[in-house]
Amino acid sequence: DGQTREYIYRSKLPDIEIDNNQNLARYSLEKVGDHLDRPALIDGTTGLEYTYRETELLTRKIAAGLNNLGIQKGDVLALLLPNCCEFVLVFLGSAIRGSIVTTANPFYTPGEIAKQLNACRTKLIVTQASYVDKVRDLGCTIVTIDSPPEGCLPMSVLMEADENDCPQVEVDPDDVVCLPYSSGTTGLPKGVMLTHKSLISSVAQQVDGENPNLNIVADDVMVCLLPMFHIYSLNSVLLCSLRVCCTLVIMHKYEISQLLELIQKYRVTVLPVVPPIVLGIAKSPIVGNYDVSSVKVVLSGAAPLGKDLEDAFIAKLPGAVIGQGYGMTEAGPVLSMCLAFAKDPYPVKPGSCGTVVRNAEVKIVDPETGDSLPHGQAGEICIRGPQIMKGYLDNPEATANTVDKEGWLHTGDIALIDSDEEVFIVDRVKEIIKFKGFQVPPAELEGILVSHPLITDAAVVPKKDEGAGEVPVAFVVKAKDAVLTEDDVKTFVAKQVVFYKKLHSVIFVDSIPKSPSGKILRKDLRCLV
Ligand code: AYL
Repeated sequence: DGQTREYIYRSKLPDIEIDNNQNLARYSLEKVGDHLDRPALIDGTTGLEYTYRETELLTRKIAAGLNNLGIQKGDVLALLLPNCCEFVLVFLGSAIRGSIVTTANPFYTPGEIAKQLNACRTKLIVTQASYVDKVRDLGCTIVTIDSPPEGCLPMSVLMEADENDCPQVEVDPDDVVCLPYSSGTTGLPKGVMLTHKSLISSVAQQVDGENPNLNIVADDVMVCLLPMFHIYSLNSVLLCSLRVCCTLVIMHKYEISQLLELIQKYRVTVLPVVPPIVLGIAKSPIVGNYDVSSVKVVLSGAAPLGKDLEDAFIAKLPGAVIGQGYGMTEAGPVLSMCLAFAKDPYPVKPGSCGTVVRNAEVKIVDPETGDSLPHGQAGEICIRGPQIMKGYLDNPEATANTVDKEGWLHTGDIALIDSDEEVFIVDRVKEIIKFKGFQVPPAELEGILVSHPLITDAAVVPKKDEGAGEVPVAFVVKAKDAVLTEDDVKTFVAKQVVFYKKLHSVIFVDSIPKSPSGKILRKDLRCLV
């Protein structure tokens, strides 16, 4: 009858009941009653610890403190922090208050920060003294976790508030709780509205149920070396560890010998990483000097991990199982997770990004015809479920281009699913460049380039790189008779962006190839670098 069959893929694990109609903070700390004296958060540098009892109380104090500072339900506050205990406490305190946390990289330039914080009408910033000068002009209340510079408030206004001062806040499951920024499949960074329901669902899909996909338990010790301002760490590390009441050892910044020391000292069992860290450990000559035998699970995500690297890594940590998670900020973020991490594990293949999480549906869509494809055929991977974003902030058009009318989120990644239900990412059709797992949005760099008076047109594309995965490379059209060197262009961009968005090289050309509608033909450029 001309009707094509829909091929929809599901987890091998049965769906579970998810109580996603509650506050994210309540869900995350639901089980603390049985673990009150267990360390929840340990600062890896200072050794300072917060038990689950202290953590739970502090989140309520912070909710009250935010309320005292005039933060209302639905207001946005920004966390501009390196990894630290306060990040976790304020994130949850804000959820209790019913407000929204936007996260940004503290290494961002003032310009990058201003764009994001103004766009989402940030009221309050929690940061550290050394970053205050970047945000003074934004008209926000500023709280610092260390000694406050003039005009800023000390962290005690939050941590020492009376927990009874917070009004009872009813949250709707579709209220936004977290607003990370992502450029998605095209264009500039946009606010990704993640709700209480999305994040509860995503965490539950990973660690809840009789046979959790990611089997972590209260006795586990997880190390948090990935930046909490990125949704990978915020969700799969921070929220998942709180949900199961295990101990989170926090690193302010990643450094391999400190990581190895912490693994040995705290008997770390779960190690969430990105591929460049896997590479660093695989190549490191010092791993053998430490007892790393406690590590059971190594979760890699945010960028592709090849088989050779996996093998080289496991030679250094023979007691561990390594596998991947595949995520995208807009997807809540986890789409698929390695089933070797399940309580009753399944065999998995190297290079696989796992199997779609439970309580969700995936399909592989032929980009030409829009038809869904059977096992073994590659196409755009799309996901549907309670965990995906509500949409982009103030941008219904971009939302409609990403989440279709039937609720499918289109990722811009090309994947196939094999007959064992394992997902393999084989290509990317969206613009985004990934430097060590960090997003580098070409449109942002192109905007900066064409703002230069001697540049008339520009396009930025990824180039493969062993250490970083990909690096950004620019094609630049100079104005007539302009004198402009590669270094001039690189410096001009470098002053305006965080380190990982810096141009690796510049290629001068006469024109940028474009489609009749004016879209940059990135494919034609990618093969030139
Ligand atoms: P964003 N393999 C290949 N590419 C990947 C993978 C992977 N395992 N994971 C993410 N990507 C790429 O929004 C892919 O192109 O979120 C995807 O669309 O910064 C893009 O990165 C999304 O980049 C986890 C595990 C979260 C991973 C994540 C990734 C979040 C990255 C939670 O448990």
